[in-house]
Amino acid sequence: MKLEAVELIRLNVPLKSAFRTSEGSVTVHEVVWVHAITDVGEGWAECAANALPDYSSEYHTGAGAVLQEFFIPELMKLGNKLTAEKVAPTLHWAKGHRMAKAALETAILDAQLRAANTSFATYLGAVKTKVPAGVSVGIMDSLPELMGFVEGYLAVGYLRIKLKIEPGWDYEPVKLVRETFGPDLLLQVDANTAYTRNDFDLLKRLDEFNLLLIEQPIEEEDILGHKKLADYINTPVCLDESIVSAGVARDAIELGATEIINIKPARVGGYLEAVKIHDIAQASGIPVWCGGMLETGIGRAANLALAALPNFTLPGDTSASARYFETDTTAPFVLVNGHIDVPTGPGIGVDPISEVVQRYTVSTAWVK
Ligand code: SMG
Ligand code: MG
Repeated sequence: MKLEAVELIRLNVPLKSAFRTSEGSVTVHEVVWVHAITDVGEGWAECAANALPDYSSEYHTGAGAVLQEFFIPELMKLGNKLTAEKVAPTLHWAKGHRMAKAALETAILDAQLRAANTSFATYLGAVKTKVPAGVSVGIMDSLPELMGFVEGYLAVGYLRIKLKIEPGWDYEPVKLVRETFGPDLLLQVDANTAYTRNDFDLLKRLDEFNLLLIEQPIEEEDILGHKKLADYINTPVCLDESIVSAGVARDAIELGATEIINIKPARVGGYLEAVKIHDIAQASGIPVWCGGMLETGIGRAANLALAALPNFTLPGDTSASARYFETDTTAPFVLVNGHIDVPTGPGIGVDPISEVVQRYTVSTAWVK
C-alpha cells in the first residue's frame, strides 16, 4: 500500500468529571488523531499523548510535530512498498516518541485491515468476543466523594476498581473501600510513580488489604527499586510507565521487578510491540491487562481487541464510553454484565461520527 496523505486532527473532548492522578488533573481529554489516507482506503488512530508531558515525556503538540516533520514523510518515501508491519522498523532510527509512532502504525494498520476485511481482533490473535471491564478512579477531594464514585461504578457493573493513590491519599481511602465493599471486591491501586525507595514501609501497610496489585509505585527508570519493593511487600508489583518495549519487559520480568504487566500499546510503540510483550509475559507466567489513556472510541476499539488475547487474564482499564464522555466520538462502547464487546468489523471496527468530531475539533493539519 501507499501512504498518500495524513490528516492530523486536534480534539478537545470534555470529560464528565475531572480525572486526577498523582501527576495532575484533567477535565478535557486533549488529543491528536491520525487519519491516514492510503491507496487502499483510510485508517484512524488516536494518539495517547497527554496535553502535558506528565505521564511520559510525550505530549500532544510534540507528537503532532514529530509526525509531521519526520515520521509521515519517512513512510511516504516507501512509496507503494508500505505495510503496517514496516512502520516500526522504518522509524526505529528515531529515539523515543513511541506514542506518536504507535498512532501512525495503528492508523496504517487500520487502513490495511479494512482493505483486507479483517478485524484487529482477528489480526492480533484474540480468543474472546467480550472482555471484563475495570474502572480507574481518580484522587478525590474527600472520602465521601470517592465512595460516591466507587459505589456508582459498582452499581453499573464494573468488575474491578483501581484507586489512584499518592502520598497522603493511600492507606485511608484503600481501607475505607476495602471495608465498605468487602473482601471479594477486586481492588488495585496505581501511584503513577508518586513514591520513592524511602516509602517502602508505608507501601507495605497496604498488604493488609489483599490488593490485586500495586501499579508503578516509584519512578519509571528505577526498575531495580521495583524489584526491591517486590521482595519487601506481599502485594504484587505491576509496572506501567517503566515498560516501554518488549526488551524492557523481558528484563523486568527476569529481574523480578514486575509480577504483572499493564500493557498500553501506545506506551510501547504500537500493537505489534504490545503483542510481543503479551507473548513474552505469557511464556514467563506473568499475567497482563490492558491499560487506558482516557481514549475516545477510536482508541478504545483497538485496545478492546488487544485485551481479548489469551494472557489478558485481569480486567483492564477499558471502561465503557459513559465512564468518560457525555458523547463519544464513535458509537458508544457499553457495559453489559461487566463486559464490553470486542469490535468485529474490519480494522478497528468503528467509525468516527463526523458531526461529533467536528464539534470537538480544535484544528487540523494535512501532510501530503
Ligand atoms: O483510560 O480509564 C482510563 C484511564 C486509566 O488510570 C488510567 N490511566 O497510569 O494507568 C495510568 C493512567 C494514566 C492516565 S493519564 C491521562
Ligand atoms: Mg498506570
